[in-house]
Amino acid sequence: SGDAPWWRSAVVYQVYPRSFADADGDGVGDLRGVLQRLDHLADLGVDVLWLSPVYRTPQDDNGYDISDYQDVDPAFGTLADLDALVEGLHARGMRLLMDLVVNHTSDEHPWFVESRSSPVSPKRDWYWWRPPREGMAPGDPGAEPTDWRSFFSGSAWQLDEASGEYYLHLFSRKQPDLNWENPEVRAAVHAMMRWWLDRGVDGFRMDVINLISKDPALPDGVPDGRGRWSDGSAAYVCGPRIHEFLQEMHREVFAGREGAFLTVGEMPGVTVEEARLFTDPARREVDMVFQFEHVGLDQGASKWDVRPLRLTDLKASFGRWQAGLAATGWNSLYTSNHDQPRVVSRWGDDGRWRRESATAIATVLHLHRGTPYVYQGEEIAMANAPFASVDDLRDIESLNHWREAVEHGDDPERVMASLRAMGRDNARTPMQWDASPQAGFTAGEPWIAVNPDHAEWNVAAQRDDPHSVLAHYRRLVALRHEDPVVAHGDFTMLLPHDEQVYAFTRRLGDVELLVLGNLSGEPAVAGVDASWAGADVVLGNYPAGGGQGLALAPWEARVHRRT
Ligand code: TEU
Repeated sequence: SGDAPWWRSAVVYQVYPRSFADADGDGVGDLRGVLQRLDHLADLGVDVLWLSPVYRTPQDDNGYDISDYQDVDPAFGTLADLDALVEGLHARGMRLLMDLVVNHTSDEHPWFVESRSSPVSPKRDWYWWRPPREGMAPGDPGAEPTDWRSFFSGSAWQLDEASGEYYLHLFSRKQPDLNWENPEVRAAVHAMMRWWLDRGVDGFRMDVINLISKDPALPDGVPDGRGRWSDGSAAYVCGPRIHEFLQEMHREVFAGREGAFLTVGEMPGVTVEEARLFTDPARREVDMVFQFEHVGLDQGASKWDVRPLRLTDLKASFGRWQAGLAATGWNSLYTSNHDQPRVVSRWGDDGRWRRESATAIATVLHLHRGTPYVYQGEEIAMANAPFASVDDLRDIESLNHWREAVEHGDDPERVMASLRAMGRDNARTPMQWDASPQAGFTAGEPWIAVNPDHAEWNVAAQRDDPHSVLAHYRRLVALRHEDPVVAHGDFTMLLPHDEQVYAFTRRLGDVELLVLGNLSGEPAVAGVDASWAGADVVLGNYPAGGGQGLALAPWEARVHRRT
């Protein structure tokens, strides 16, 4: 483990700045708010801060629609504030990952404004422009160049009246896709990335980076029974030139900076086989990826078709990814981020067993082989919010879905139920710092309501409680830093068919860990080798000790260690 890259034993903390801490009282989180809370991250012991976008933006998708990559949006602060954050993190021995959103820009980015200005603009080919389908007129039903659905409902093409041509937007119509076939686009992105690295940032989380290469033939998608639009993903998920583009980016941006940076590619739809190629160090593409297999296990035809999670499915999925990247490549480990509902509500029990289930899920995740990511609020078991109606929602993905589904005649209450379960706003209610009226997030009116349960579930109430969720996360981070087997040990899944108990071993040299998690509200017995009974417990989530031997109390997690 001596020559292993530093990020194999690191823990990353994600801040969604809009909802983390608001220093200037306008109800929207900002960089000075993050600066004021750095001691919380240092207390937790995390190594890296991944900062969701703070660049200049019209806020159509809360900053994932960028109109100037090299400036900070006034809502979040200034470039000087960002420099201060880099300095504050480095002073604490921590690093900063910026969020790189280059599959698309905002439609208000000067590049797109120029591209849209005329069919013969020098930047026309910086985006995907196409005439109406053969023999059809602009605006005719079905005239869109392909029948693809946008991730945010409706067609993935928007008609530009002035030119009578359509532009591609896999996400919102204010997020036009850049044309990565164009070397000028790639060079401009590389230059911007170098500019940030020269400014002292330590790497990037790369937003939907596996969507940047499209099949230039732009073929129609696959009808998926969800209405007028089709699934076009075969033409743009891990497209024909994706590895070429990432290897070129590595050469143009990171060469000469070996060992000093971290890259994680967010890759919806990526398979284990592809991830092995993306994360093989010899290929110099990315260090790790965010894959989406596990966060799709409780979803049917779409994320709004909510199903219960089966533990055996989760074990099969994580087991496949552990085995697939064991010899070559590296896993990221996450359950939570700004796009996913709160895991204690989704896969745990945010009622009677809220503390136990949050800490059990965290223990199982963090003891896997890979780099763990903690999303703001996950460390205090923040839960989904009790959204009364669509009026409480803010997320463009949810608002577009509501409109499309209700117009399609779906029962509004059923639509609201799936939004409450899977909507991204669940992860975007303000960080709960204390029990004060706005949870210590803002002195003003928050842009989205604070969860009423902040009175009980907040950082202040947990900081000095050795049995709190926060204290447990502190111990998980410390264990990864102190015991090499956690970061570098191999992984063996156990009990693949057990629907209650998650169990696996980790081994490095003569040190072996057994990780047990009873991910149910009933007592359980771990059907593992009896020789483990009585082995040292190095971490548990029942302060007074839970089950004896190999018995486990409801939502009990334990880490046993022997040599
Ligand atoms: O997310 C990409 C993505 O795949 C998500 O939109 C996901 O499919 C969906 O939210 C799951 O419900 C990235 C960012 O993380 C997200 O916040 C942005 O909205 C999106 O890209 C566009 O930039």
